[in-house]
Amino acid sequence: MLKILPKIRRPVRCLSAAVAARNEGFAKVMQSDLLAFENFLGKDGVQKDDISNHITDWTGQFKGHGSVVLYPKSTEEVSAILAYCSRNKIAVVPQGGNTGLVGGSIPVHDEVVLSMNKINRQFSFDDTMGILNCDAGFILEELDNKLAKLGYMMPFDLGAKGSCQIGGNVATCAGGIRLIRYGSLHAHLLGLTVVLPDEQGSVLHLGSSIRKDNTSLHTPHLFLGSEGQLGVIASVTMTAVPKPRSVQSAMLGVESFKKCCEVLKLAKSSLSEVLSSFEFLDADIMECLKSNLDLHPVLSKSTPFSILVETSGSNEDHDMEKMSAFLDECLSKNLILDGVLAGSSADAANMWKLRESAPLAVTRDGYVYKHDVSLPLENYYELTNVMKARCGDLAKRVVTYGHLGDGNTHLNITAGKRCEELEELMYPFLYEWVVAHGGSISAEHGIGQLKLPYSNLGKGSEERLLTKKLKNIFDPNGILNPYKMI
Ligand code: FAD
Ligand code: 2HG
Ligand code: ZN
Repeated sequence: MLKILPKIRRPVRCLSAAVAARNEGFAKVMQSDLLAFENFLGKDGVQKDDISNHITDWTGQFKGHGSVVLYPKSTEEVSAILAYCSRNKIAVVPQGGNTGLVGGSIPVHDEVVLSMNKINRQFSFDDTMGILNCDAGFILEELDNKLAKLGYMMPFDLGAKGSCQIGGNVATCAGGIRLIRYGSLHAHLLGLTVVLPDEQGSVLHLGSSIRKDNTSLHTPHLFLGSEGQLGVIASVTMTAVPKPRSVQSAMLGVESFKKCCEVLKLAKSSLSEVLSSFEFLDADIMECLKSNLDLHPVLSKSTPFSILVETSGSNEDHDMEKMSAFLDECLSKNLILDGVLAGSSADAANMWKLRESAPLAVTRDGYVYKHDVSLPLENYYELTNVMKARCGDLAKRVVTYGHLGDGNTHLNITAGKRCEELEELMYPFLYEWVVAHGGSISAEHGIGQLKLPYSNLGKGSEERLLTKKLKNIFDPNGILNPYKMI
């Protein structure tokens, strides 16, 4: 185990360093401001008590100090709030379902929380072109349920679907478990209504509601992954995809990471157009699921790695034939040790429960250090091995799950409680290692507060300067979601 010399510490950029000092240029919320908010929204649109759910993040590890949550019911009300806050230099945090994992959706100091929970009335869908237009506060699962009745589904899916909102999904450019098939949200976004945090609370209708439109810059795309920095997304226009009539799911047990990559290669070539998910879990997360949630593997043999592979298509016989041939080839080529094909939707749900419960299992394990990074596949699991060796006994568990088909690993390192020595071993080492190996320090969750100290490892200085210039254009008084990302 590495010996730690507490007296000779490198300059540390750990979690605590990410909390910036309050910007004294921002006004504190006064009684007169609360009255103004009540004037715009009515008394039931302004909440001052019991707001802990809105100032604490999903992991419970980020807690802010805001004292008021606002619930506008329309774009006009969002506009009135942002105009007022901009004129009075009151900082504001846009909040969707508050399922973000980088501390981006909660206040850091005393920012006002602008919740989109009540902006969820307008919904329309063109079931010939597959184009959806809806308010930003709709929960992803609600949209999926509405679309299912019309023969469609959302082109992305994530474990937080029961709480996250489409506005938050756009603001984070959410990835999830279907990206291998349908591409990122960039492939689907057509238009947005956004409200700017300027002194007019300007309402902009960006993009189109048609599929092809190259008449200008693709301005809605600036808001994809903008993490509530540029404006508040009030409504979204995007494409949905036909709901598959046949879904086949299988869990495979694999002996080595190299073989996992060979299975992926084979899945891409033999399942090709019907391949819709290729998810990864190692033995350590399986153990963590068992200990913390009493969830047991679906495979009878315990194997170092498990893969959840799914196909989505329109013809059950055809898809089943493809999946069976794929599984036979995996076995005949000795790529897998074990495999089980779901015989019912309940079987498939059990497989997905393991994968989708992984974030909860690590949260229950103690203090969790989350890492959502992209890497070339040859380095994907090497990162886990490097961190296991580096953290030694200071870590309780080093577990990995993720979207292997997209090169996105979720390396979670747990400890009994927050541990500064462990943080010093991990950071900035881990993110520098990722960059040195051709990866990205944030694959899908964004920068928020969590990765702010390392944001210079994300994009180069010219690109970051351009981002700052854009921020100044959209948010001239800098009131929107301060102390984060930009
Ligand atoms: P919030 O958490 O409320 O906000 C996230 C950011 O967006 C904040 O910066 C906030 O200020 C901003 N924002 C929110 N709404 C708006 C708006 N209307 N206008 C402007 N800015 C806004 N993420 C993935 O990418 N892939 C996954 O597979 C995935 N799985 C998850 C599984 C679990 C169990 C959990 C808890 C989280 C998961 N996430 C995943 C992370 C999270 O769910 C996504 O980032 C999601 O898109 C956030 O949506 P939200 O509505 O909860 O946004
Ligand atoms: C997932 O894919 C989410 O399950 C969460 O992106 C990842 O818990 C995490 O680290
Ligand atoms: Zn993920």
